[in-house]
Amino acid sequence: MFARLVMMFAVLLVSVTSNVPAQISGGGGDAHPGLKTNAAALRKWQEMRFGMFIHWGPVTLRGTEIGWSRGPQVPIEEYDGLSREFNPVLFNAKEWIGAAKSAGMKYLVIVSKHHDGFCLWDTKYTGYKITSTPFHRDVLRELSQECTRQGIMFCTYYSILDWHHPDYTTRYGGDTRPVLESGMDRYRSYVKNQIRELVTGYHSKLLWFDGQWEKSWTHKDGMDLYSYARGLSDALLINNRVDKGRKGPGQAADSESYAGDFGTPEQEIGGLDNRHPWESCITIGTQWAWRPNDTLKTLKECIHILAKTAGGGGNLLFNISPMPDGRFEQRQIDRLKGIGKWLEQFGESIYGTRGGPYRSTPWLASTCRGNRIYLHLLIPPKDQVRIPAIPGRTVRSARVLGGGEIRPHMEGESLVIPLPSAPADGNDTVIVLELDGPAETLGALDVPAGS
Ligand code: H79
Repeated sequence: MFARLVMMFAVLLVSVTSNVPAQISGGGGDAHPGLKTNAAALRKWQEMRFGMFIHWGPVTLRGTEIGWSRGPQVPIEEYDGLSREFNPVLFNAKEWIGAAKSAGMKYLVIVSKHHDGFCLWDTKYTGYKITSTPFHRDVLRELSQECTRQGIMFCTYYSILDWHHPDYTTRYGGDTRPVLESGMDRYRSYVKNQIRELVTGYHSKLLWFDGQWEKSWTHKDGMDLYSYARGLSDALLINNRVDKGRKGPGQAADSESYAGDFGTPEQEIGGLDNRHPWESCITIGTQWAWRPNDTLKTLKECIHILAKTAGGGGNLLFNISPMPDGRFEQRQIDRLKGIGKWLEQFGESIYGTRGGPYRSTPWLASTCRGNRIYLHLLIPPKDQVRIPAIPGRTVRSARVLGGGEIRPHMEGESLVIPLPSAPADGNDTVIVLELDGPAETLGALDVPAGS
Protein backbone atom coordinates (compact mmCIF):
# COMPACT_ATOMS: atom_id res chain seq x y z
CA MET A 1 0.00 0.00 0.00
CA PHE A 2 2.72 2.41 1.08
CA ALA A 3 4.82 1.49 -1.95
CA ARG A 4 1.85 2.17 -4.20
CA LEU A 5 1.33 5.54 -2.60
CA VAL A 6 4.99 6.42 -3.06
CA MET A 7 4.72 5.27 -6.67
CA MET A 8 1.63 7.39 -7.26
CA PHE A 9 3.34 10.37 -5.68
CA ALA A 10 6.39 9.86 -7.90
CA VAL A 11 4.20 9.68 -11.02
CA LEU A 12 2.39 12.83 -9.91
CA LEU A 13 5.69 14.60 -9.30
CA VAL A 14 7.04 13.63 -12.71
CA SER A 15 3.86 14.71 -14.44
CA VAL A 16 3.87 18.04 -12.61
CA THR A 17 7.52 18.83 -13.31
CA SER A 18 7.43 17.57 -16.89
CA ASN A 19 4.72 20.12 -17.61
CA VAL A 20 7.28 22.87 -17.29
CA PRO A 21 9.07 23.59 -20.57
CA ALA A 22 12.60 22.16 -20.60
CA GLN A 23 15.39 24.68 -20.35
CA ILE A 24 18.16 24.67 -22.88
CA SER A 25 21.23 23.87 -20.85
CA GLY A 26 24.27 26.10 -20.81
CA GLY A 27 27.64 24.91 -19.58
CA GLY A 28 31.27 24.76 -20.57
CA GLY A 29 31.00 25.26 -24.34
CA ASP A 30 32.24 23.06 -27.19
CA ALA A 31 35.52 22.22 -25.47
CA HIS A 32 33.58 20.54 -22.63
CA PRO A 33 30.47 18.88 -24.08
CA GLY A 34 29.83 16.91 -20.85
CA LEU A 35 29.97 19.95 -18.57
CA LYS A 36 26.41 21.28 -18.29
CA THR A 37 24.90 23.94 -16.04
CA ASN A 38 24.14 22.60 -12.56
CA ALA A 39 20.36 22.41 -13.01
CA ALA A 40 19.43 22.36 -9.31
CA ALA A 41 21.61 25.37 -8.49
CA LEU A 42 20.24 27.23 -11.50
CA ARG A 43 16.61 26.56 -10.57
CA LYS A 44 17.16 27.65 -6.97
CA TRP A 45 18.74 30.91 -8.11
CA GLN A 46 16.01 31.56 -10.67
CA GLU A 47 13.35 31.17 -8.02
CA MET A 48 14.99 33.97 -6.04
CA ARG A 49 14.21 36.34 -8.92
CA PHE A 50 15.69 39.45 -7.27
CA GLY A 51 19.24 40.31 -6.22
CA MET A 52 21.37 43.31 -5.27
CA PHE A 53 24.31 44.41 -7.39
CA ILE A 54 26.92 46.68 -5.79
CA HIS A 55 29.55 48.78 -7.56
CA TRP A 56 31.95 50.44 -5.17
CA GLY A 57 35.58 51.40 -4.81
CA PRO A 58 38.05 54.29 -4.49
CA VAL A 59 36.56 55.94 -7.63
CA THR A 60 33.53 56.98 -5.55
CA LEU A 61 35.83 59.67 -4.10
CA ARG A 62 35.52 61.39 -7.49
CA GLY A 63 31.90 60.41 -8.20
CA THR A 64 32.70 59.37 -11.78
CA GLU A 65 31.86 56.04 -13.41
CA ILE A 66 33.89 53.00 -12.35
CA GLY A 67 33.85 51.45 -15.83
CA TRP A 68 35.30 54.11 -18.07
CA SER A 69 36.40 57.28 -16.24
CA ARG A 70 40.00 56.15 -15.59
CA GLY A 71 41.91 58.14 -18.21
CA PRO A 72 39.18 59.98 -20.11
CA GLN A 73 37.83 61.86 -17.03
CA VAL A 74 40.23 61.31 -14.17
CA PRO A 75 43.93 61.24 -15.15
CA ILE A 76 45.28 57.68 -14.76
CA GLU A 77 47.85 58.55 -12.07
CA GLU A 78 45.30 60.44 -10.05
CA TYR A 79 42.73 57.64 -10.42
CA ASP A 80 45.16 54.93 -9.30
CA GLY A 81 46.21 57.09 -6.34
CA LEU A 82 42.66 57.30 -4.97
CA SER A 83 43.10 53.99 -3.13
CA ARG A 84 45.61 55.73 -0.85
CA GLU A 85 42.78 57.98 0.37
CA PHE A 86 39.96 55.44 0.41
CA ASN A 87 38.79 55.11 4.01
CA PRO A 88 35.07 54.24 4.18
CA VAL A 89 34.91 54.22 7.98
CA LEU A 90 31.12 53.98 8.04
CA PHE A 91 31.01 50.71 6.06
CA ASN A 92 28.79 48.24 7.90
CA ALA A 93 28.14 44.85 6.30
CA LYS A 94 25.14 44.24 8.56
CA GLU A 95 23.48 47.42 7.30
CA TRP A 96 24.19 46.65 3.62
CA ILE A 97 22.83 43.13 3.80
CA GLY A 98 19.96 44.33 5.99
CA ALA A 99 19.06 46.85 3.26
CA ALA A 100 19.09 44.05 0.65
CA LYS A 101 16.79 42.00 2.85
CA SER A 102 14.48 44.94 3.42
CA ALA A 103 14.01 45.13 -0.36
CA GLY A 104 13.11 41.43 -0.60
CA MET A 105 16.36 40.65 -2.40
CA LYS A 106 17.69 37.11 -2.08
CA TYR A 107 21.26 37.40 -3.34
CA LEU A 108 24.13 39.86 -3.49
CA VAL A 109 26.62 40.36 -6.33
CA ILE A 110 29.46 42.58 -5.17
CA VAL A 111 32.15 43.94 -7.49
CA SER A 112 35.33 42.19 -6.36
CA LYS A 113 37.45 43.75 -9.12
CA HIS A 114 36.22 46.09 -11.86
CA HIS A 115 38.01 47.21 -15.06
CA ASP A 116 40.18 49.53 -12.94
CA GLY A 117 41.85 46.50 -11.30
CA PHE A 118 41.24 47.49 -7.65
CA CYS A 119 40.44 44.45 -5.46
CA LEU A 120 37.88 44.66 -2.70
CA TRP A 121 39.29 41.68 -0.82
CA ASP A 122 42.58 40.68 0.77
CA THR A 123 43.92 38.86 -2.29
CA LYS A 124 47.40 37.36 -2.10
CA TYR A 125 48.11 38.20 -5.73
CA THR A 126 48.32 42.01 -5.76
CA GLY A 127 48.92 44.90 -3.39
CA TYR A 128 46.27 46.98 -5.18
CA LYS A 129 43.53 46.05 -2.74
CA ILE A 130 41.30 47.18 0.08
CA THR A 131 43.57 45.92 2.86
CA SER A 132 46.36 48.20 1.57
CA THR A 133 44.17 51.31 1.92
CA PRO A 134 43.89 53.35 5.15
CA PHE A 135 40.72 51.34 5.79
CA HIS A 136 42.60 47.99 6.01
CA ARG A 137 39.43 45.91 6.52
CA ASP A 138 38.51 43.02 4.18
CA VAL A 139 35.16 44.15 2.79
CA LEU A 140 34.38 40.92 0.92
CA ARG A 141 35.16 38.79 3.97
CA GLU A 142 32.74 40.83 6.10
CA LEU A 143 30.03 40.73 3.42
CA SER A 144 30.37 37.01 2.83
CA GLN A 145 30.06 36.29 6.55
CA GLU A 146 27.11 38.65 6.92
CA CYS A 147 25.36 37.02 3.94
CA THR A 148 25.66 33.67 5.70
CA ARG A 149 24.24 35.17 8.89
CA GLN A 150 21.28 36.78 7.14
CA GLY A 151 20.55 34.01 4.62
CA ILE A 152 21.56 35.88 1.45
CA MET A 153 23.38 34.09 -1.39
CA PHE A 154 26.87 35.63 -1.70
CA CYS A 155 28.11 36.20 -5.27
CA THR A 156 30.93 38.15 -6.88
CA TYR A 157 31.40 40.25 -10.02
CA TYR A 158 34.86 40.00 -11.62
CA SER A 159 36.08 41.92 -14.63
CA ILE A 160 38.24 39.85 -16.93
CA LEU A 161 39.75 42.95 -18.48
CA ASP A 162 42.09 44.82 -16.16
CA TRP A 163 43.45 48.14 -17.37
CA HIS A 164 45.73 48.40 -14.33
CA HIS A 165 47.48 45.02 -14.28
CA PRO A 166 50.90 45.13 -16.01
CA ASP A 167 50.41 41.78 -17.76
CA TYR A 168 46.99 42.42 -19.30
CA THR A 169 47.50 43.28 -22.95
CA THR A 170 44.80 45.76 -24.01
CA ARG A 171 45.35 49.40 -23.10
CA TYR A 172 42.64 51.98 -22.42
CA GLY A 173 42.27 55.68 -21.72
CA GLY A 174 45.55 56.92 -23.19
CA ASP A 175 47.65 54.47 -21.14
CA THR A 176 51.15 54.56 -22.66
CA ARG A 177 52.71 51.56 -20.90
CA PRO A 178 54.35 49.13 -23.34
CA VAL A 179 52.47 45.91 -24.08
CA LEU A 180 54.23 42.57 -23.62
CA GLU A 181 52.25 40.05 -25.64
CA SER A 182 53.67 37.29 -23.44
CA GLY A 183 51.83 38.86 -20.49
CA MET A 184 48.55 37.05 -21.04
CA ASP A 185 49.95 33.72 -19.82
CA ARG A 186 50.78 35.32 -16.50
CA TYR A 187 47.52 37.26 -16.49
CA ARG A 188 45.44 34.10 -17.02
CA SER A 189 47.13 32.56 -13.97
CA TYR A 190 46.39 35.74 -12.00
CA VAL A 191 42.69 35.45 -12.88
CA LYS A 192 42.52 31.77 -11.92
CA ASN A 193 44.33 32.39 -8.64
CA GLN A 194 41.90 35.16 -7.74
CA ILE A 195 38.85 33.15 -8.78
CA ARG A 196 40.07 30.30 -6.57
CA GLU A 197 40.31 32.71 -3.66
CA LEU A 198 36.79 34.01 -4.26
CA VAL A 199 35.20 30.58 -4.63
CA THR A 200 37.06 28.55 -2.04
CA GLY A 201 38.10 31.29 0.40
CA TYR A 202 35.05 33.59 0.27
CA HIS A 203 32.40 31.04 -0.75
CA SER A 204 31.16 32.95 -3.77
CA LYS A 205 28.23 30.95 -5.18
CA LEU A 206 27.97 32.73 -8.52
CA LEU A 207 30.63 34.38 -10.68
CA TRP A 208 29.48 37.40 -12.63
CA PHE A 209 32.21 37.96 -15.22
CA ASP A 210 32.46 41.11 -17.34
CA GLY A 211 34.94 42.76 -19.69
CA GLN A 212 35.29 39.64 -21.86
CA TRP A 213 34.91 41.60 -25.10
CA GLU A 214 38.45 42.84 -25.59
CA LYS A 215 40.73 41.03 -28.02
CA SER A 216 43.07 39.87 -25.23
CA TRP A 217 40.42 37.31 -24.16
CA THR A 218 39.51 34.39 -26.43
CA HIS A 219 36.76 31.78 -26.73
CA LYS A 220 39.28 29.18 -25.59
CA ASP A 221 40.15 31.28 -22.53
CA GLY A 222 36.44 31.57 -21.70
CA MET A 223 35.74 27.84 -21.84
CA ASP A 224 38.91 27.09 -19.91
CA LEU A 225 38.04 29.54 -17.12
CA TYR A 226 34.48 28.19 -16.92
CA SER A 227 35.66 24.62 -16.49
CA TYR A 228 38.35 25.69 -14.00
CA ALA A 229 35.77 27.48 -11.84
CA ARG A 230 33.24 24.62 -11.97
CA GLY A 231 36.09 22.33 -10.93
CA LEU A 232 36.35 24.35 -7.72
CA SER A 233 32.66 23.98 -6.92
CA ASP A 234 30.20 22.12 -9.11
CA ALA A 235 27.19 24.10 -7.81
CA LEU A 236 28.76 27.35 -8.99
CA LEU A 237 26.76 29.47 -11.45
CA ILE A 238 28.62 31.50 -14.06
CA ASN A 239 27.26 34.16 -16.39
CA ASN A 240 27.77 34.14 -20.14
CA ARG A 241 30.35 36.93 -20.04
CA VAL A 242 32.99 34.38 -19.12
CA ASP A 243 33.15 33.63 -22.88
CA LYS A 244 32.59 35.40 -26.21
CA GLY A 245 29.07 34.20 -27.04
CA ARG A 246 27.02 37.11 -25.66
CA LYS A 247 24.43 38.42 -28.12
CA GLY A 248 20.81 38.89 -26.97
CA PRO A 249 19.02 38.14 -23.68
CA GLY A 250 18.98 34.41 -24.38
CA GLN A 251 22.67 34.37 -25.12
CA ALA A 252 23.70 31.86 -22.47
CA ALA A 253 22.73 28.80 -24.38
CA ASP A 254 21.50 30.06 -27.72
CA SER A 255 24.61 28.45 -28.91
CA GLU A 256 25.94 25.67 -26.78
CA SER A 257 29.34 26.30 -28.35
CA TYR A 258 29.94 29.04 -25.81
CA ALA A 259 30.45 28.72 -22.06
CA GLY A 260 28.06 30.26 -19.51
CA ASP A 261 24.91 29.45 -17.57
CA PHE A 262 22.76 32.53 -18.11
CA GLY A 263 22.33 35.62 -20.27
CA THR A 264 23.04 39.16 -19.11
CA PRO A 265 21.02 41.97 -20.69
CA GLU A 266 22.49 45.23 -19.36
CA GLN A 267 20.32 48.28 -18.58
CA GLU A 268 17.44 46.65 -20.47
CA ILE A 269 14.72 44.12 -19.70
CA GLY A 270 14.95 40.86 -21.63
CA GLY A 271 12.04 39.72 -23.82
CA LEU A 272 9.84 36.76 -22.83
CA ASP A 273 12.06 33.68 -22.67
CA ASN A 274 11.56 30.90 -20.12
CA ARG A 275 13.89 28.50 -21.87
CA HIS A 276 17.20 30.35 -21.78
CA PRO A 277 17.97 31.56 -18.26
CA TRP A 278 18.76 35.27 -18.03
CA GLU A 279 19.17 38.14 -15.61
CA SER A 280 18.82 41.86 -16.36
CA CYS A 281 21.19 44.18 -14.51
CA ILE A 282 19.81 47.68 -14.06
CA THR A 283 20.97 50.68 -11.99
CA ILE A 284 18.87 52.51 -9.40
CA GLY A 285 20.25 55.81 -10.78
CA THR A 286 22.16 56.60 -13.97
CA GLN A 287 25.60 55.36 -12.94
CA TRP A 288 26.95 52.03 -11.68
CA ALA A 289 29.26 53.64 -9.13
CA TRP A 290 28.05 56.40 -6.80
CA ARG A 291 27.45 59.79 -8.31
CA PRO A 292 26.45 62.70 -6.09
CA ASN A 293 22.90 63.94 -6.68
CA ASP A 294 22.27 61.28 -9.29
CA THR A 295 18.69 60.99 -10.57
CA LEU A 296 17.07 57.91 -9.04
CA LYS A 297 14.28 55.83 -10.52
CA THR A 298 10.97 56.34 -8.77
CA LEU A 299 9.49 53.56 -6.64
CA LYS A 300 6.91 52.95 -9.34
CA GLU A 301 9.62 52.60 -12.00
CA CYS A 302 11.54 50.15 -9.77
CA ILE A 303 8.46 47.97 -9.21
CA HIS A 304 7.60 48.02 -12.91
CA ILE A 305 11.15 46.97 -13.82
CA LEU A 306 10.87 44.05 -11.39
CA ALA A 307 7.44 43.01 -12.67
CA LYS A 308 8.50 43.22 -16.31
CA THR A 309 11.70 41.29 -15.69
CA ALA A 310 9.82 38.49 -13.92
CA GLY A 311 7.21 38.82 -16.67
CA GLY A 312 9.90 38.00 -19.23
CA GLY A 313 11.07 34.97 -17.26
CA GLY A 314 14.27 36.59 -15.96
CA ASN A 315 15.93 37.66 -12.74
CA LEU A 316 16.57 41.29 -11.78
CA LEU A 317 19.98 42.31 -10.46
CA PHE A 318 19.34 45.81 -9.19
CA ASN A 319 22.39 48.02 -8.69
CA ILE A 320 22.97 50.15 -5.61
CA SER A 321 25.90 52.54 -5.36
CA PRO A 322 27.31 53.12 -1.86
CA MET A 323 28.98 56.41 -0.96
CA PRO A 324 32.74 56.91 -0.36
CA ASP A 325 32.19 56.92 3.41
CA GLY A 326 30.75 53.38 3.26
CA ARG A 327 27.05 54.15 3.71
CA PHE A 328 24.12 53.75 1.36
CA GLU A 329 22.35 57.02 0.58
CA GLN A 330 19.20 57.37 2.68
CA ARG A 331 17.07 57.85 -0.44
CA GLN A 332 18.41 54.57 -1.88
CA ILE A 333 17.60 52.85 1.44
CA ASP A 334 14.08 54.29 1.27
CA ARG A 335 13.62 53.07 -2.28
CA LEU A 336 14.73 49.58 -1.30
CA LYS A 337 12.29 49.54 1.61
CA GLY A 338 9.51 50.64 -0.73
CA ILE A 339 10.17 47.73 -3.07
CA GLY A 340 10.30 45.37 -0.08
CA LYS A 341 7.00 46.62 1.22
CA TRP A 342 5.40 45.95 -2.16
CA LEU A 343 6.96 42.48 -2.29
CA GLU A 344 5.74 41.66 1.22
CA GLN A 345 2.24 42.06 -0.06
CA PHE A 346 2.58 40.86 -3.65
CA GLY A 347 5.74 38.69 -3.62
CA GLU A 348 3.89 35.51 -4.58
CA SER A 349 3.48 37.06 -8.03
CA ILE A 350 7.29 37.37 -8.42
CA TYR A 351 9.27 34.74 -6.46
CA GLY A 352 9.35 31.26 -7.98
CA THR A 353 7.31 32.30 -11.00
CA ARG A 354 7.92 31.96 -14.71
CA GLY A 355 7.36 34.64 -17.31
CA GLY A 356 4.19 35.11 -19.34
CA PRO A 357 2.11 33.77 -20.88
CA TYR A 358 1.23 37.32 -22.03
CA ARG A 359 4.16 39.25 -23.44
CA SER A 360 4.74 42.51 -21.56
CA THR A 361 3.22 45.69 -22.94
CA PRO A 362 3.60 49.22 -21.54
CA TRP A 363 0.58 48.57 -19.28
CA LEU A 364 0.75 44.84 -18.56
CA ALA A 365 3.23 42.20 -17.40
CA SER A 366 2.32 38.62 -16.54
CA THR A 367 3.91 35.86 -14.49
CA CYS A 368 2.70 32.37 -13.71
CA ARG A 369 3.11 29.44 -11.35
CA GLY A 370 1.29 26.11 -11.50
CA ASN A 371 -2.29 26.78 -12.59
CA ARG A 372 -2.10 30.48 -11.76
CA ILE A 373 -1.49 33.53 -13.88
CA TYR A 374 -0.63 36.86 -12.26
CA LEU A 375 -1.57 39.90 -14.32
CA HIS A 376 0.43 42.97 -13.28
CA LEU A 377 -1.56 46.06 -14.20
CA LEU A 378 1.18 48.66 -14.55
CA ILE A 379 -1.21 51.27 -15.87
CA PRO A 380 -4.61 49.99 -14.73
CA PRO A 381 -7.36 50.37 -17.33
CA LYS A 382 -10.41 52.26 -16.09
CA ASP A 383 -13.14 49.66 -15.53
CA GLN A 384 -12.01 46.43 -17.11
CA VAL A 385 -9.12 44.50 -18.61
CA ARG A 386 -9.59 42.99 -22.06
CA ILE A 387 -6.97 40.44 -23.11
CA PRO A 388 -6.91 37.51 -25.54
CA ALA A 389 -8.42 34.31 -24.12
CA ILE A 390 -6.05 31.57 -22.97
CA PRO A 391 -6.06 28.75 -25.52
CA GLY A 392 -7.10 25.38 -24.07
CA ARG A 393 -7.77 26.70 -20.56
CA THR A 394 -10.82 27.89 -18.65
CA VAL A 395 -10.54 30.54 -15.92
CA ARG A 396 -11.95 28.91 -12.78
CA SER A 397 -11.84 32.02 -10.62
CA ALA A 398 -10.19 35.41 -10.36
CA ARG A 399 -9.33 37.85 -7.61
CA VAL A 400 -7.35 40.97 -6.94
CA LEU A 401 -4.20 40.00 -5.02
CA GLY A 402 -4.75 41.52 -1.58
CA GLY A 403 -8.36 42.34 -2.54
CA GLY A 404 -11.64 40.69 -3.35
CA GLU A 405 -12.99 38.22 -5.88
CA ILE A 406 -13.86 39.37 -9.39
CA ARG A 407 -15.82 37.65 -12.15
CA PRO A 408 -14.29 37.60 -15.60
CA HIS A 409 -16.33 36.62 -18.65
CA MET A 410 -15.67 35.81 -22.27
CA GLU A 411 -16.56 38.14 -25.11
CA GLY A 412 -15.78 36.34 -28.36
CA GLU A 413 -12.05 35.57 -28.30
CA SER A 414 -11.39 37.97 -25.42
CA LEU A 415 -11.26 37.52 -21.69
CA VAL A 416 -12.87 40.51 -19.99
CA ILE A 417 -12.00 41.15 -16.35
CA PRO A 418 -13.97 43.83 -14.50
CA LEU A 419 -11.91 45.91 -12.07
CA PRO A 420 -12.89 47.30 -8.67
CA SER A 421 -13.14 51.09 -8.59
CA ALA A 422 -10.11 51.56 -6.31
CA PRO A 423 -6.88 49.82 -7.40
CA ALA A 424 -5.34 47.46 -4.79
CA ASP A 425 -1.99 49.13 -5.25
CA GLY A 426 -1.01 52.45 -6.80
CA ASN A 427 2.18 50.99 -8.32
CA ASP A 428 1.12 47.61 -9.65
CA THR A 429 -2.26 46.03 -9.06
CA VAL A 430 -2.05 42.26 -9.44
CA ILE A 431 -4.93 40.08 -10.66
CA VAL A 432 -4.74 36.33 -10.01
CA LEU A 433 -6.39 33.98 -12.51
CA GLU A 434 -6.92 30.37 -11.43
CA LEU A 435 -6.97 28.10 -14.49
CA ASP A 436 -8.20 24.54 -14.93
CA GLY A 437 -4.72 23.47 -16.07
CA PRO A 438 -1.07 24.50 -16.00
CA ALA A 439 -0.15 28.01 -17.04
CA GLU A 440 3.59 27.41 -17.32
CA THR A 441 3.31 25.31 -20.48
CA LEU A 442 1.29 27.84 -22.46
CA GLY A 443 3.00 29.45 -25.41
CA ALA A 444 3.51 33.21 -25.57
CA LEU A 445 0.35 35.29 -26.04
CA ASP A 446 0.36 38.72 -27.63
CA VAL A 447 -1.89 41.47 -26.35
CA PRO A 448 -2.97 43.66 -29.29
CA ALA A 449 -1.81 47.26 -28.98
CA GLY A 450 -5.30 48.75 -28.75
CA SER A 451 -6.41 46.41 -25.94
O1 H79 B 1 29.82 46.87 -14.41
C1 H79 B 1 28.88 47.53 -15.20
C2 H79 B 1 29.54 48.38 -16.24
O2 H79 B 1 30.56 49.18 -15.66
C3 H79 B 1 30.09 47.35 -17.18
N1 H79 B 1 29.07 46.32 -17.17
C4 H79 B 1 28.14 46.60 -16.11
C5 H79 B 1 27.62 45.37 -15.44
C6 H79 B 1 30.41 47.86 -18.52
N2 H79 B 1 31.62 48.14 -18.91
N3 H79 B 1 31.59 48.57 -20.13
N4 H79 B 1 30.36 48.56 -20.53
C7 H79 B 1 29.56 48.12 -19.55
C8 H79 B 1 29.93 48.98 -21.84
C9 H79 B 1 30.63 50.25 -22.11
C10 H79 B 1 30.15 51.11 -23.00
C11 H79 B 1 30.91 52.29 -23.32
FE1 H79 B 1 30.48 54.16 -23.25
C12 H79 B 1 31.00 52.81 -24.61
C13 H79 B 1 31.83 52.95 -22.49
C14 H79 B 1 32.43 53.97 -23.23
C15 H79 B 1 31.93 53.87 -24.55
C16 H79 B 1 28.46 54.37 -23.21
C17 H79 B 1 28.99 55.33 -24.02
C18 H79 B 1 28.99 54.58 -21.95
C19 H79 B 1 29.87 55.66 -22.03
C20 H79 B 1 29.85 56.11 -23.29
